[in-house]
Amino acid sequence: MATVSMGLSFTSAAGAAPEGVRGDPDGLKLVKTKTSLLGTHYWYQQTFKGLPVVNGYYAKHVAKGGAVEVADGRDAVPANLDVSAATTPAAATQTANATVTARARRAAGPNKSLVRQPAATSGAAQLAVIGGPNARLVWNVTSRSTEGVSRSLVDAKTGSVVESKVISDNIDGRGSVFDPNPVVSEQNEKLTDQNDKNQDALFLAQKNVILRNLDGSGKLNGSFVNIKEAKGGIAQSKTNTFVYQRANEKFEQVMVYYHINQTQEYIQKLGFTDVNNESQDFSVDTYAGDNSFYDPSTDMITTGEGGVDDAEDAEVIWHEYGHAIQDDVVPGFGESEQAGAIGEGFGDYWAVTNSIPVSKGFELPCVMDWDATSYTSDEPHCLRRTDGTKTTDDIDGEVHDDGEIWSRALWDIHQSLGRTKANKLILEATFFYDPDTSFAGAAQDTVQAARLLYGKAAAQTVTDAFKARKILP
Ligand SMILES: [Ca+2]
Ligand SMILES: [Ca+2]
Ligand SMILES: [Ca+2]
Ligand SMILES: [Ca+2]
Ligand SMILES: [Zn+2]
Repeated sequence: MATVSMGLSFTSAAGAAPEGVRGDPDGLKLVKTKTSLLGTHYWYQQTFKGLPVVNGYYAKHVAKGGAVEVADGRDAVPANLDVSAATTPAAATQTANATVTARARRAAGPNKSLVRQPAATSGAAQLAVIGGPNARLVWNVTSRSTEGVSRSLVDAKTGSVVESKVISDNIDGRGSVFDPNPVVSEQNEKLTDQNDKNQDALFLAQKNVILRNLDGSGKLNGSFVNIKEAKGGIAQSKTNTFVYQRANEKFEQVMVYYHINQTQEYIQKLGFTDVNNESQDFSVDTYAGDNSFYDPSTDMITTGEGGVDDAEDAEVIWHEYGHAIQDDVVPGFGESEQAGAIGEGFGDYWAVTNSIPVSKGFELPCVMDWDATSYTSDEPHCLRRTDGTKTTDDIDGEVHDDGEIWSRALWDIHQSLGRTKANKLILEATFFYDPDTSFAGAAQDTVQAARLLYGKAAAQTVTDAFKARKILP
């Protein structure tokens, strides 16, 4: 693939369209024209009988003065190569995906369940030709997996994989967020929404962060989060830079991406590789009311924009993710009133425990401190708390109210055993819940998980926490 200086006078070609220029070889398709300080650069795709030749290129650099330099990266293709496929694009896609999955699994090592079946981009299998000594007809298949985007070449005659490689890795981007929310980070209960207005105090509450595990598509789409729908359109950046102020609806999308990626990374750090380990779909700012919700029928979390935009408070995002966690681990979870209350209590607890590393001890048991400023007048502003005094004597049949009984028990376990042990045993216990469990049933599962993970003393501590709520006798 030598660069050949031709030194011919192509002055007529320099200004005019170069396609099919005199002296150019046949079978070239102009794909890009670039202009630099010193000239114009014409990039061609090598083709054979109309099909692209993989990696076959031809470039012509035309200097301002008219001098032409050619870079010829074409590969030889036998003139008699048959270009009719004997295998289907669907079969090639399947083979390519199996290869990509196997490789991603090996790369993941012991965390094999981390690897989802990569989904080929629809219509991604394209016929192409490989030149050179192993010239042949192939299907060129693009797949996505935890490794990023892969390109596989599958022999279109025999169906075997000729080559498969990652062409873009999962990458980091940059963003700006509240963490977990402005009330907590600024320790200021006087902040107000003012109808989503940009304010100096709120700008100061923004923090620059790295957005990890993006898939490189230029959207907020990655291993653990997928912004699927959003009011005002999906945020996009060719440089993966997502910096907005809170009045811009895209700010909430960054909040969702960052905080969900964080919490899933935390779950995996605890050792769990199968707790909603997937790219969770979100619909951001698409509900006008002051509510957010998880829809198990579509596995989608929707965040509302009533009052403070819900996704401006990470504790709302984490609460909803709590529902997604339980629905993922226990199919159909929440069939009974008490299971529903456990869902709400766990969501509140999950919000609180995720806030701890960034809260500097400020009002830790207060749930949704920022969102609550638009509907509470008492300070601190809290939608609910995890340190209430309710017991089963106070059950009123409303899942959020009764959830405070459950979240207090989890909070006590957290206080006694510490964050890591508490979260490990609480997540572990969830795997044993029945979809229609009772407080007592789920409490027994939690005691059991404590005993098996940490022994008798820990099990007693957990038992005491549930006894104090009159959940266990
Ligand atoms: Ca906003
Ligand atoms: Ca899910
Ligand atoms: Ca709200
Ligand atoms: Ca809080
Ligand atoms: Zn909820």
